[in-house]
Amino acid sequence: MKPNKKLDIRLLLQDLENYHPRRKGWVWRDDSPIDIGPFHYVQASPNLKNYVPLPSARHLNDIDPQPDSTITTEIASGRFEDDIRRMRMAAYHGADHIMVIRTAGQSHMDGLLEGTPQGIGGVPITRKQVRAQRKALDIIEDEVGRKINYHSYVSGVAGPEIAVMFHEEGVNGAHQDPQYNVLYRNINMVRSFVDAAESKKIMADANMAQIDGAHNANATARDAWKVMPELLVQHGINSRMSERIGIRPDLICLSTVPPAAPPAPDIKLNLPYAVALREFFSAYKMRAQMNTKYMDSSTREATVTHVLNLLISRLTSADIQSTITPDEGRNVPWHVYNIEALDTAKQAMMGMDDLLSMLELKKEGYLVEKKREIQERAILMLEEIIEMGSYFKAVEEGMFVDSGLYPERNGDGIIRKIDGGIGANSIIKRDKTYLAPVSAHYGYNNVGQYNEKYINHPEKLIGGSTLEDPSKIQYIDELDMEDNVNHRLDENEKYRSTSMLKPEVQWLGDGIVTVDLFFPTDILTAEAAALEVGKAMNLSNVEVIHKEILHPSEGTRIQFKGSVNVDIDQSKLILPKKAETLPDEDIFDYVKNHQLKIVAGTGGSDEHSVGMREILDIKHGGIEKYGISYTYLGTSVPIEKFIDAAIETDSCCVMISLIISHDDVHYKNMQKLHDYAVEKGVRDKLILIAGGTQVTPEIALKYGMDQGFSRGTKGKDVASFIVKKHREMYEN
Ligand code: Z98
Repeated sequence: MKPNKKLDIRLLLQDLENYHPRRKGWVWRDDSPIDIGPFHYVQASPNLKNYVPLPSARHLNDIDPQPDSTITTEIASGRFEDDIRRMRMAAYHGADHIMVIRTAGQSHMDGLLEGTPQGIGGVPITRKQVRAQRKALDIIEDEVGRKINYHSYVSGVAGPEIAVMFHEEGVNGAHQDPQYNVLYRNINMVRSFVDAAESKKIMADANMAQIDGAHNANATARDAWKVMPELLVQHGINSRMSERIGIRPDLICLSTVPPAAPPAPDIKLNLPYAVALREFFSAYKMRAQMNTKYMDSSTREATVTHVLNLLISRLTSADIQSTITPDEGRNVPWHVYNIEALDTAKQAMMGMDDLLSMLELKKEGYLVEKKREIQERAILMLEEIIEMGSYFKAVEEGMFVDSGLYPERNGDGIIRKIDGGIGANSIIKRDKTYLAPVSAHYGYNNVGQYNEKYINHPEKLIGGSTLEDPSKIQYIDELDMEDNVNHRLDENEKYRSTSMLKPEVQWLGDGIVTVDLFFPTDILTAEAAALEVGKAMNLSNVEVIHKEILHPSEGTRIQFKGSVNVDIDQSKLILPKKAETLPDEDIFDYVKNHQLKIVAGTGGSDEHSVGMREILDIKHGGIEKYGISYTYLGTSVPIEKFIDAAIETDSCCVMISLIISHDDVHYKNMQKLHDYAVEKGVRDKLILIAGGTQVTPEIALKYGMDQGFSRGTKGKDVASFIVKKHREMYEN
């Protein structure tokens, strides 16, 4: 793939039935100090081959340092074909862990679906989607030069089937935690743990990374910070079970969520918790998530919460850094915010590079005492569970997600019964003669009855299962002849194969735009007024997605979305030609070796000198910065004087500023400058440049100049042009 070519979704879907992943298993980033541009980074990983740097990196030759942690983004538009484009954008911004979160609760699936129906309220996970997305990520990996981990969920009563499918299709990581099913999806607890054993065994075989579900207590609890002890208990139960079943400790990831969010005293609550957790679970990896419970629809607020969480990641450790977006709070899956959140993580992590070489966490006082208190409460809770007889008993007693800070109990925990919930009483003891000729299978399997040799490799009885022999996978392309990707692609084909363009928020060609405005009134009035503005702008489906009081009566900020029904024909757009500027180093070198001098001033009877001064002076990056020396002739300079002064000072260039344009005086003065240079016999030795709000490059060239510069010009643009032109005149 070339960066200037779009991914062709139809091509990607071709021959999908024969595509198999080229690798399996999770890959961590290389973690190595690195010199990039003028800086040395310590907690870093290698540069990407193709990338989009942070906006301000343009002042630093577009360097794009990458942190040592894996960076996650959750992609959730509901159309997998659109998500593929989003994955590519995310990878360019530094994501190497792509989680496909489904808006249709995946845990409610009670079987494995094939095909790609869009469904209601989101997409279920299907083999076709997984395969297409893994195939796309294989291409994107090569493009950015870094391995990308693809991730989804192994949950619900179809968990083991989904785990097998993920293994077959090269999914690299998954959430797997039986406690999640029990507490939040009311799946029978015995069933859930039996399924988890099978699922974890399969995940271990594929070397998939596992993320647990303790953090959901955080999002559910009445006061999130009160479940801190319980979070440690939940992490303990799932990670220990996983390790016993065979998942490598370095692939067991604790989903750590700081249990509070602003305006709570963030670091005071969250740092002791993070330290307590990491001390207890040092053998495992940490996946630092954000607290979404208190997240609202403000993008600014979500970003600050994210940065405070990133500080904790740098002060403790994070192997996987999550990038939750305000979309969670506003229910508009706008990919722009995924990208912003990725940039936030990258910027903050590299900004806080090597923080702990300069400061250290205190070994006494509040931090340590609080940490110890959290750990003690967790141990007490675990002891009580053991005393009760089992985890199942503890759940029956409502021990989890209680709003009291353990050992305080408020009696409002989630209660599930051992014989209740989905899939209750569905566990059957395996028969003595039970045999499953498959690999990565948990528990009793009477292989020996057929062949003693294959006790450790039951799959060999049939010459390999689908995990060893992908040709045995039954691939079903589509379930629904109407509701599928081919139809969706047909519907918006014109935005792929013609020059038509339409704005997009959720899906290609949806025409959705977001509008940000302010009304000098109260919130209720502002919201109603915004809907009217939407209508007046000819938008349909107008919906307010964010409102913020700036003052109860003086003003309200509103953001709304709506769809615009207009196709823009790209082929009819007239694009401004922008000259490429030279790298700073080139300009510096050239000017140093050639001692460039220029004369400058405002011409004729023009007194507007501010624009010209900005281009000249060093303060805002004017040409002086590069060592070009100038003679400033002042304002209202007679045209002849520019040329005479250039000859006198042995300058190579004249810069004339012409703001006044009535009676086309600016055209006339440009022509006059050119003609006088010809008359004095120096035109071929002088670079003539005109600047001004009404001076376009086309006009300047037409009236005898070498170049014209208009609004928005920076010193670098002019310096770059002078160097290029000088090189052309004197060195070719
Ligand atoms: C995250 N977006 O963790 P449905 N299993 C576990 C989970 O945490 C989840 C699921 C399964 C957040 C939280 N978590 C979302 C342990 C979901 C799948 O809704 O049942 O499909 O959830 O990044």
